[in-house]
Amino acid sequence: MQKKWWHKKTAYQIYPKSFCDSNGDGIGDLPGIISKLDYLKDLGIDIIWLSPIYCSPLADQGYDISDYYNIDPRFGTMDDMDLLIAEAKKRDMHILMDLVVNHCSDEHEWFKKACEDPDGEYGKYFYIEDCPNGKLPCNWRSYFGGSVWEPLPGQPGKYYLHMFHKKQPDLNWENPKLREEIYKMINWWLDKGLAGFRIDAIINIKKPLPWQNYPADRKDGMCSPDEMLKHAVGVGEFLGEMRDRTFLPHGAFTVGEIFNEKAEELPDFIGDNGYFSTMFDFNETIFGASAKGWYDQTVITPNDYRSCCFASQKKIEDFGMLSNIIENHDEPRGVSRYIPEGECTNTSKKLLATMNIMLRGLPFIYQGQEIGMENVEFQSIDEVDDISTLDEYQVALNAGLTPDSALKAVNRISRDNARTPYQWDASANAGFTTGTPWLRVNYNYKKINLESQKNDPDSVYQYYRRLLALRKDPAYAETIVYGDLLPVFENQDRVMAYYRKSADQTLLVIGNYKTQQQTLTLPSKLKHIVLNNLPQLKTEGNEIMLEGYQAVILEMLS
Ligand code: TEU
Ligand code: CA
Repeated sequence: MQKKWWHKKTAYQIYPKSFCDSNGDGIGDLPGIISKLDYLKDLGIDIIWLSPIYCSPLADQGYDISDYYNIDPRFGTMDDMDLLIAEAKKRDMHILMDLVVNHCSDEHEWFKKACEDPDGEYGKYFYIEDCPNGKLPCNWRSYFGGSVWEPLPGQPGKYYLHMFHKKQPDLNWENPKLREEIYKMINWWLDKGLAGFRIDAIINIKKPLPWQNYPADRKDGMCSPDEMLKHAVGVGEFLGEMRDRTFLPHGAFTVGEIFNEKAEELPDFIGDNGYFSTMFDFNETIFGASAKGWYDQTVITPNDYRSCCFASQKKIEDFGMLSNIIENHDEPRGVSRYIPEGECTNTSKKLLATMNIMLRGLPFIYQGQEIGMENVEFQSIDEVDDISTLDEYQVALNAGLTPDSALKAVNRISRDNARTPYQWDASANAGFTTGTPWLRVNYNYKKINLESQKNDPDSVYQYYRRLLALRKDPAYAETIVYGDLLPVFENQDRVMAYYRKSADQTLLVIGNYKTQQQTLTLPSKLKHIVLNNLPQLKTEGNEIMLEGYQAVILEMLS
């Protein structure tokens, strides 16, 4: 594996709408982000990914772009964006934007023109089909529910395809003209000084053509998007072309949002000269997903979590590096998902942080993760904004759940868990805005906020700082970044442990996912304790006695 500049870095995802509001309109914005750059630098962050801030009707919170070349006025101006890039550079930080090119907004010029003249130039930017007597070309279900086919406005008998919401028409990547438009836009942004992109839903750009039905997995007679993807062959041709025409000449860093890739294709995706620099590890996040819907998901246990992490590492160890996450804007909060119910404390949050950040790969911290933000207990479906949650709520009701249990079930997975405003302090609206926030603040903000943790050496926040500092500490960096990962104690229930080994150093990372003490016999001699989420570690000869949810990083005599 070739060494790359980003290997030693730490990344952070900002969800701009919910990060920091500078002008009191209840919506986070670019000046707000700029005002927090020093905070992020001090936390140990080098790379910042911004979820979309382009012009958008915000039907899917910016993942529906109506103008790729402008900033949505609610987020700021192009001057703000240029300033952000410049201010980041001053601090030796790098900005990534979100590249959403599987689809655009139905309010994009291209789509408006396609509606006016479906057989003209812009009609070919989309998938538009004649459907005599309303017979749809295929039985695919969209990610957000219902058919992928929607009547084309103003054109009776014609339908267009959308893998996500109907306000997100899919772009037709089979059309070379469309691809040229996309490459031009990517290069325009890279020329501005962006470091690169997080690339949205990119696996979906290849459709299996001609349209055909696949086996239905629900009573609605439709097949899932996952099923459709199984039949799509040849996405690599588009991805390789995009890389060669845009990322490669700019030396851009890219992280792909990739689900459902075919295992044998992984080296093409993130090996040396892959389509992308790296991709997210979603092995844990998709654990327990059910074809029936969110309400039917299996809860992930510590043992499941451990095997998911190790399996992902195994798959890529020979050729690449994954980007490791415990959460993002599409997922519930990691601490609420991966720590068993009733056991979420500062200690267990630090354990989860240790287990995740010490994996081999690039850590992506999601805003608020560093202060241990938790899921929200939405009291009513009216408090929820996310289209996907609203759809899944309906799916749960249709399956016969009562409104109360549907809300509970859906709350566990809701994307809005991660989208509530950042909890800066204990003042009104958690210091996020002086106005009314677009989405309610988590009920727990007086208890969990940055201000109360900043000067507390025992806080989750200060622990994250110490943990992230290790990646840059010359005494450990080489091992943490490049060392092999080898699982240990895999037969122990609720213990997650692994070596990180380089030629001249052995680190042992151990977490006790139990509320009770756990004694373990160390495989070799302890040199010293690098990090500990509790004040002490009990040892006796070769044995260590870990307290409930204790996590330690040990340097061993190798
Ligand atoms: O997500 C793509 C995606 O496939 C999953 O996130 C998932 O299907 C969805 O979250 C289920 O609720 C990306 C973005 O991260 C997401 O926010 C957008 O909604 C989506 O693409 C469409 O652009
Ligand atoms: Ca604002």
